[in-house]
This record gives sequence, structure tokens and C-alpha cells, in this order.
Amino acid sequence: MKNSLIRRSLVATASALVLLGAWLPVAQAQNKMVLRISTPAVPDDWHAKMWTVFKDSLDKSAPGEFDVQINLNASLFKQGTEPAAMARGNLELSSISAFDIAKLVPEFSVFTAGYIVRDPDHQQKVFNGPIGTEMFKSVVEKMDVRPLSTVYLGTRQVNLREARNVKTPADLKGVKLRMPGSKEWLFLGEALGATPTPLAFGEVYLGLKTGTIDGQDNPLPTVRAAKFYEVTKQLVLTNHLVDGIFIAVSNKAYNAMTPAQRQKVTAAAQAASQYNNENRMKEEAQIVDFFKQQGLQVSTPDLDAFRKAVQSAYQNSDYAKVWPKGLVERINNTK
Ligand code: KDO
Repeated sequence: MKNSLIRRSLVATASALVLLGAWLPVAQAQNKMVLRISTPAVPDDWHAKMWTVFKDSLDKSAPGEFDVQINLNASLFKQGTEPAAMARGNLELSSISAFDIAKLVPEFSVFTAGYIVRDPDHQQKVFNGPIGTEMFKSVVEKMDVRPLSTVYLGTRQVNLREARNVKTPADLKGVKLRMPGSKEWLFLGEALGATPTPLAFGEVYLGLKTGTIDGQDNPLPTVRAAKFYEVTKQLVLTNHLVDGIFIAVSNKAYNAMTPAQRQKVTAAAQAASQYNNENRMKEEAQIVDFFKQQGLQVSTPDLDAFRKAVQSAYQNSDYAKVWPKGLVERINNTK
């Protein structure tokens, strides 16, 4: 009788311990704030690798507090749908482009215009100064997401399937130039003189290979990382857009963080951008030789002709009508 009582209580204690053991890790995981990240970037590109820097930085500064989940290749959300997913509460972080922002904050289209931002240093000064502060305030209010840092995506160049003599925008007439699928992007392609064709980033390689498009535009480190050089013959160094993306967190996630966590997440985003920016600039400075070795023709067009045509296309467009008075001058005067 006594023995069976002892046995029963031992069994009960053991099962309680087993239950507790199974439950504890769940509880710990539940206490961690999940930060889902989605980006179309390919693993070998700097703005994909930077997310590992973000994760490592947070794991160090806030051990056990966040569960950072990185999803590359647009495997979680389609390119361009990330801001809406963040606003709905289905995604916590992403890198959003000026083109994504311009859809909801029209004056942001100034940063989708070719030949406005001069170089990566100018870009950082503009976004880390008063212009960035004002513009990001509108983003927080109108998009329900908060930009945390500015990532230099690189300087966009034209990359063609078949080589041709391109000196001025007129030489791109009829060229089916792939652009990401929004009207702001298509306008840029048109301003360059081409026939813009919308296509998601993940479909560009095949489009170039099969000839459904004649070319695409992207910064050179991306042309390497996504292997577009395998299916194209020419790079035309138009330097038409010093492109930026912004590491952004949903307001919902940000508001759920403690002040200390917000500060750590912001610091991690800044470390990630810095890693990207330094490596990308270093690579851009020496990457042309790589393409030459791969057999690509690398040509420099008449940059003044491109600059004049693109700037006048924007100045005469509806986009420019919503740019606050004096903004372009303020951007130009940022040194
Ligand atoms: C592209 O689709 O060409 C683009 O460069 C647009 C950027 O805004 C960004 O989405 C980028 O693709 C992806 O991150 C893939 O590099």
C-alpha cells in the first residue's frame, strides 16, 4: 500500500517534470519577440548579407530577446508588397525603396528621379540630415513603418543582352528595358529613352536568357550577385540613379518594444547598413574589371545627354508638381 503510494507520487512528479521540461523552451520562445524579415535580395548581395549583421548585432546586444528570421529571394513576400505586409502586421522588418515609399508619400518621388542624388556620401548626408528627418516623419505617419537607416543599394547602370552603340537616350529607343513593376519605376525607364517592361527581380535572369527583355538596370554588385552578366553582353555606365533602400520596422513591432529594445534594434540596423555601404562601395570601385574578364563590353555614354534628358523628363512630370517648393535646391545644397 505504502509502496504503491510512493510509486504513484514518484510517477506524478516525474510526469510533472517532463511536462515542465517540454513547456519551458516554448515559454522562452514565446517571450522572444519575433522579427520576420523579407527581401528580394539574393544571398550573395550585400543587402542580403547585411541582415546577418543585423541579427548578430541584436543577439549580442539583447541576448534571448529577439527571434530574428531572415527570408531572402522574396520567399516570404513578393517584391514591393513588403510595406503593406508590415502595415498589416504580417511582417516586422524589410528594406523598402524610395519607389515603394513614393506610392504613399508622393513627395518622396524626388528620390526616384535620376541624377538627383550625387553619390553615396551625398545620400547619407541627405537622409541623415533635416531632409531625411522631415521625410521619414511622413513615412511613419502615412505608411505605419519607421525607417531606421539608409542603405546604399548602389549606382544603377544599364545592362544589355546584346551590345549596341549607346551614346544618348535616343540610342535606347525601342529597347525593352526591364524595370520593377510600378509606375514610378516605369517612368524612370521611359526617361532613359527605353521601352520599360515590368518584371519582378526574381524573373529577370530568365527574361534576359530567353530574350523576353533586352536589358535591365541595376547596380553592378547586383549584376554580379544575381549573375546577370552570364546572360548579357554589355554594361552602359549611365550612373542614372544613386539608389537607396531603407531598413524599416513596422510601427506595430516598434511600439511593442521597450525603449532599450528600440535603441538596440536601431543600432543593429545602422550596423547592418554600414556593413553594406562599406562593402558595396569597395566592390563598385573595382568591379568593372570582373565584367570585362567575363567578356562583357563596358561603355560610357554621353552622360550630359542622359542627365539633361532624365532631369527634364522629371521636371516636366506630375511627380515634380508634388515636390515641396525648394526641396530640389535643398538636396543640391546638401554638402
Ligand atoms: C530591382 O528589382 O531591380 C531592385 O534593384 C529594386 C530595389 O528597390 C530592390 O528591391 C532590389 O531590386 C532587390 O533588393 C534585389 O536586389
